[in-house]
Amino acid sequence: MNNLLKTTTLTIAAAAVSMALAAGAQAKEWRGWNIHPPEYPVSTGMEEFARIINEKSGGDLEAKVYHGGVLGNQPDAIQQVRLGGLDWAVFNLGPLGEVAPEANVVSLPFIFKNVDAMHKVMDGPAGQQIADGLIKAGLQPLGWYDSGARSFYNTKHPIKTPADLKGMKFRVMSNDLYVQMVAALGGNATPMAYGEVYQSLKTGVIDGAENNYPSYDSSGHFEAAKYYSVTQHLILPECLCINKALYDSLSDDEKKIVQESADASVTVQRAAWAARAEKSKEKVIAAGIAVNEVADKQAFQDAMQPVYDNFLKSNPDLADLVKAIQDAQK
Ligand code: BDP
Repeated sequence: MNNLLKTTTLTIAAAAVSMALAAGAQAKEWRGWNIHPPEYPVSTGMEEFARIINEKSGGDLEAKVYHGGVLGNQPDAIQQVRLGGLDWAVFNLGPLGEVAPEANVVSLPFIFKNVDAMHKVMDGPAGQQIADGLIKAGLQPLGWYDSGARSFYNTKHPIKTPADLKGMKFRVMSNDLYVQMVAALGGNATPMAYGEVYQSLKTGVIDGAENNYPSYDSSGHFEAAKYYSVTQHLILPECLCINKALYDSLSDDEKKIVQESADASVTVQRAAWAARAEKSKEKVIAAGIAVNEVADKQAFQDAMQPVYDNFLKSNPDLADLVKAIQDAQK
């Protein structure tokens, strides 16, 4: 979509929301998109958000979660929440990088040293700059959820060095940076919807994918790809966000309720995440998965230089943000 068309569409969507509100449709249910099954930590956080909003507003605000990706795949849902076809969601910052360049900096492999460093950065000025980028794209961020660290898994053999990816085809999320990341490691990557990965692993359309333990577990991918190698190449926060026009249409009191509900849900989600990450790891190991730690992570990090170079060449205005994130972890 060109920029003019995008702006026009967003303006029309905003007008539609205002008209609906003027018509007294305040208590209209906010439809929330979620890709995960109901018992997943993201789902727990979203349910909590919906519950508190309803409680605090005395039923005037009503948010509902649609779990399991029934409202469509993630790239489509992102467009829907931007345009107001859906009201809110939890999106991974990976696919969000496609609509907000600022959000893409967290998809530079190994940019965060660990999850604590990611929290520190996201709660500081860099996180604010990323939030501003999402706002420009029509999404109002309300909080950052956890999704741990992503590692490679495959059907063939353990990955210990980048050379072990050679000749294998990996599914990645919808973001060109991940195609470049896998290519820089010597493998092939193909972007694919999350819901298609299980079948594609089973039928050999792909040899592997990459994700955190809870998703490797809940998606059943561990049943199809038995080698999990702890590369931890991406630590991606997730965004609890709401359509910006809808957010802007709220009164100050309502905005306060929405933000307080989001804050409370972040605390619940992060705790649920920590517990589930441990549980899923134990579960897949008990199921006979060959988990290998990667002794020489530096070799993987060194291979990422062309990905960084290419990114900074195409986004020179984001060089300061990348540097600020790196410096904040020193
Ligand atoms: C999970 C994320 C989810 C992504 C999925 C994927 O929570 O948002 O859709 O990975 O790999 O960890 O597509």
